[in-house]
Amino acid sequence: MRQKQGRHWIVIAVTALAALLGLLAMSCSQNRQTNPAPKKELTKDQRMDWWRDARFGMFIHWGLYAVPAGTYNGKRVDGIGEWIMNNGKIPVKEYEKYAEQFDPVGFNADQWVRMAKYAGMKYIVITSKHHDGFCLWDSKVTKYDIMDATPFKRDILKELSVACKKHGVKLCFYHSIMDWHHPDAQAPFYPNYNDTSQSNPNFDRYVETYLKPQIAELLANYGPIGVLWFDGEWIKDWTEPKGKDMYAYIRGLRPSILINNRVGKGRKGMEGLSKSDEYAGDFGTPEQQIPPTGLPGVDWETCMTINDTWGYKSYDENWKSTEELVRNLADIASKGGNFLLNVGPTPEGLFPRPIERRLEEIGKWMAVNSESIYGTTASPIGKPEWGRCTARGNTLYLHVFQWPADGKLDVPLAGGQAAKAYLLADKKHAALPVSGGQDKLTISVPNAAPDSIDSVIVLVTNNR
Ligand code: FHN
Repeated sequence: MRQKQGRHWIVIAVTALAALLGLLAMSCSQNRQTNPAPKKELTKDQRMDWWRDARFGMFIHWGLYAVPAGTYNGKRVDGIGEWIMNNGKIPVKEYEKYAEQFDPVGFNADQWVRMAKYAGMKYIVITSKHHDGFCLWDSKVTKYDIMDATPFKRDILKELSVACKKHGVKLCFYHSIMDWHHPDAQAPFYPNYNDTSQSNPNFDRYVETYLKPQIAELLANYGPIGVLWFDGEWIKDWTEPKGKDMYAYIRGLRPSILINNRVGKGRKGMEGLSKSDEYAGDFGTPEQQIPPTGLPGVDWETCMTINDTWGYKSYDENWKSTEELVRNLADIASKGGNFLLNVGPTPEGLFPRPIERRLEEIGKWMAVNSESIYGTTASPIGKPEWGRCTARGNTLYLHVFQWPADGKLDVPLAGGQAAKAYLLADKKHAALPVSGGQDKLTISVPNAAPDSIDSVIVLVTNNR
């Protein structure tokens, strides 16, 4: 009897164990279905690849500040257009009213993206939110956005994401950490929202319940985002540990995304990024300046206005010439950097005509010469007196700004051996005569420059 009972318990135990194992196996296989094995993480070089190749992008500062366009209460406000809320000392409630007037019926995402693409720009960085706190997308954590606060009620970022996908342009978001509208951020600092001596005791709540959820929305709903481009990090409440935490949070959501240095406190000197891991971020962001000799060992991108303001100002007519812009692009590429050129659209949603004209002219130059920009690396011959140089392997692109009057272009290539030289504008690649000296090469060029701004000569060398 006791023997029988014993056997009975063994049977029960074995059955239970089998059932348990079965359940375990099922749950494992379900887990495999819902949680596929994590993809191998990309290296930094792999993540940076498209960006290093791109070299040229469009920055867009657009928001409520386009409505006052530099004028408040009938008076012109000094400074950059997007700072009018601070510089004009406009109270939050009053500034909010610009939302009722923000109705950019001329906005056509497809046209904007086509203009950027025509100019040769490979990516667009648009202000999802600038310091004034107004959001250009349908954010679920605020009503201070394009859908809830304006008569326009179209998600601008959504329309741009569709157009960018269609035209193969990478969409990226600028996002301000500083927020003059949020009560837990800098709104209470009125009349000096930018007071860097002040702290908001509720700032952590702003970060956890507003800033991070907004970043999550931007990453979840607008397709693959190339870069999250932070700004406004200089406020007292933002610290390097907060920057590192934000960096890790974003990379946790989108492992392959790029994040600029302003996510943390790494904006120092030429605004490059420290080569060590001291600061968070993937690349440095010199603003309104081109580092004289680049930032060797660090990825960097110069951002620059096309006139003197980022956000639209109706009376700022101090446009940079196409010559200056094209030469800046060549100069930056010759130092191994990217050029992020800003446009400030009007409250109607249009690019001012002088901007369109410049983009068209840059596009014409790029149609002939983009090979000398995309995917190139810094000059191995420094800054020659006639212009700049970019490189791709053993090929040098000589950007000649000052065409030689005597038809002889000297290239400071020590002991260099030229395999071939030709004008990039010449579809037949007809060889230009080259004579070699001890420490320089001389290329014989035609009398007239193919391009009055920047004529590119391709020099294929066989010694690199
Ligand atoms: O204060 C901003 C400014 O408005 C603009 O957005 C530029 C772009 O780099 N960044 C800030 C200043 O560094």
